[in-house]
Amino acid sequence: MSGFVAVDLGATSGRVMLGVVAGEAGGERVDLTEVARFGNGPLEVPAGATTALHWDVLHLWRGILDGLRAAGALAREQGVEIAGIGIDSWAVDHGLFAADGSLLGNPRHHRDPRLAGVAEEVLGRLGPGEHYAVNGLQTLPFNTEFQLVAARHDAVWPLTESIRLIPDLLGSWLTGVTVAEVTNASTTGLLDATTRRWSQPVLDALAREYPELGDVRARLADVVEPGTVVGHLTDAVQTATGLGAVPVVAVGSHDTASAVVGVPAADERFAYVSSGTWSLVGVELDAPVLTEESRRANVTNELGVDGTVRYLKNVMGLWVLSETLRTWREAGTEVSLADALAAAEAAEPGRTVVDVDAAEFLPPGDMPARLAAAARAAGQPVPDGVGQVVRCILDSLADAYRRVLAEVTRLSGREVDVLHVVGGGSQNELLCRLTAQATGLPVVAGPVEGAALGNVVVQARAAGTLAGDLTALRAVVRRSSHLRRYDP
Ligand code: LFR
Repeated sequence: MSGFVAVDLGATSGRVMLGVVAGEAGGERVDLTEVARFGNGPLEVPAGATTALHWDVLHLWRGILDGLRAAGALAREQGVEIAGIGIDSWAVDHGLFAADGSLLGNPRHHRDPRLAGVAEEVLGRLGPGEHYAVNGLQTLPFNTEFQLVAARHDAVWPLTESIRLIPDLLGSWLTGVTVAEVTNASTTGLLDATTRRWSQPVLDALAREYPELGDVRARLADVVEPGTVVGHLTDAVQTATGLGAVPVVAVGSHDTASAVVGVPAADERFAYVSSGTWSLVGVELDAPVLTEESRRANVTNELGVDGTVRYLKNVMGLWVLSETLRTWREAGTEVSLADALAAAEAAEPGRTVVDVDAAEFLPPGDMPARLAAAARAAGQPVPDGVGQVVRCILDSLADAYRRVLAEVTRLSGREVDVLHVVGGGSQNELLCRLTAQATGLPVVAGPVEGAALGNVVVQARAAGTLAGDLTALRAVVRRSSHLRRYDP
C-alpha cells in the first residue's frame, strides 16, 4: 500500500499526517493519521525603534523533520511505502535567500504593522483597475507585492537572490530544488491570473515605481502546477529522517487551494468556507472574473488545482475568537473554547453584529475592546461578558459569510445548492448552524482536515495511485470523512 505525507502548516499549528490510500479501484479512501503537531504563531521581535512580527521558520523545520521521522516509523509498522511528501501552508509570506543559498532572517508575518498604508500607496501608483485586470487579486494589506515594497529599504534586500514562499522554501530545504507552485504564487500579486505565469507587465510597473526593488523576476523561481515532482529528499534529510529518496510533490501548496480540493462536493453547484484562523468564502470557477465590478467588491481570483480559479474573499475568521480568548487568558481569566461556545449558545441571538473584516481586527490585540468600540461606533449594544462577546463574533462571522456568498455568486453567475464548511472551524456547531440560518443554504461540515486530504489526493494522483478529475478526487475525500449536515 502507498502512503503520502501531508505537511499542513496553519497560522496556529503545523501538522504532519500520513495518508494511506486503501480500498478497491473506484472505492478508494484515505486513512489519515496525524503523526506530529507543533505550535506556530506570530512572534514580536524588537527591531530598532519599532517591533517586527515574524514567523519562527526554524521551529517549523524541526517539526517537519520530526514529523517525517514519525511518519516513516508508522509506515514501517503498517507495511506502507511512503511514495510522496507534499507541503501546504498559509499564503503570501516568504523567506529571502542570499546567493550562497542561506536564509536572510526569519520570514515576516503578514500581520506585521509596517504594512499599514503600503497597499494604498502602491495601487495609487500602479492603477488599481489595470492591476486587477491582470492579477485579479483582492487588495489585502499583506499581498506579497506590498510586503516586497515595504522591504525594499531593508539591509538584506540588496543581498536577496531568491524569494521563496513558505512551502517552496521548505521544499527547497528538503530537496535542494526551488520552484514556485502556482496556487500560492497567485497570492503574491505578481502572477497573471489568466496565463498562470509571472506577469512581466506587473513586474515592470513595480520596477518603474520602486527602482530600489531591482529585478524581482530574477529572484522568483519558475512556476509549476500541482502534481509536479519538485525533487527528492537530499542525503542530509534522508539521514535526519530515516526516509529514503522520497519524492517531494508540489500540491496545492496554498492551504486554501488544498482545502478546496478537500471539499467533499458531488458536483460544481457548491460554495465553500475554508474555516480556520481565516475564513475563505467562495466558489470554484473555470476562469477568472476580472471585471471592474469584481474589483470594487474586492473579490479575489486565486488559482486552484487543475486549472481552476478560487473566486473568494477573506473573512477575518476564528482569529477574532482566538485572540479574544488569548486576551482574557492574559488578563487572568482562562475561558475554554467549549465554555465560550456554550455561553454564546445561551446568549441572545443577533444582539450585536459588527463588520469583523474592518482593518482594526487584523493585528494581534485586545479583540473584546475592539468589538466594543465597533459596536459603539455602529450604534449597537456593546457586548458584555463571555456569552455576549462570543455570540457577537459568531453572529458577525455568519453575517459576513452571507454577504460574501451573495457577492461571489452574483458576480460569477455560479448557482449553488450547498455550502461546504471544511477545516477546524467545521467543528464549531453553533457557527455552522448560524451559517445555515444566515445564508439559507444547507451546510455540510467536514472534513476537519480538508487541506491535508486535498494535499494527499493530489500527490496520490501524481503517483498514479488515484486517477480522475477533481470530482473523482472529491469522491475519495467524501469516503474518507465524517460529515455533518445543518439545514437552514
Ligand atoms: C489561510 C490563508 C489565506 C490567506 C492567509 C494569509 O490560511 O492561507 O488563504 O489569505 O492565510 O496567508
